[in-house]
Amino acid sequence: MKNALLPLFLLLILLLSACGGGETTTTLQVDMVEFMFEPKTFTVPAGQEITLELVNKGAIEHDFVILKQGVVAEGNFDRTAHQADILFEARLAPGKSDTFTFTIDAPGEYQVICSIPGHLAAGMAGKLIAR
Ligand SMILES: [Cu+2]
Repeated sequence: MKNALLPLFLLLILLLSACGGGETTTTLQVDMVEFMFEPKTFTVPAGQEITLELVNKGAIEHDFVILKQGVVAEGNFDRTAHQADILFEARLAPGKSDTFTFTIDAPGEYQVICSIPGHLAAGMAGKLIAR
């Protein structure tokens, strides 16, 4: 009876890990549009260089800003007042694409936002998980 439950248990683990925010990857492909990131949850290994392939598919300028661990931005993000809260940023004009690299040293969860005024309030946010 104990052995009969094992495959079921393994299947459960597989299902749970499948919805934990995606596979851990060192290359992120992210599209930006009005007003969201696609995808919006990213899982990366901590302490490794991450390649970010960013595409602005929108009609206006957007940026991909990773805030420091524990910082939670809501509503209108004031860049000038919160410059020290920014861990990484990459900005693209509409229709442009580029490749960037960054490294997250500490495991944990980080908020990702577009810091252009009004965009976070419109829902342009995501979550980065470093493991
Ligand atoms: Cu934006």
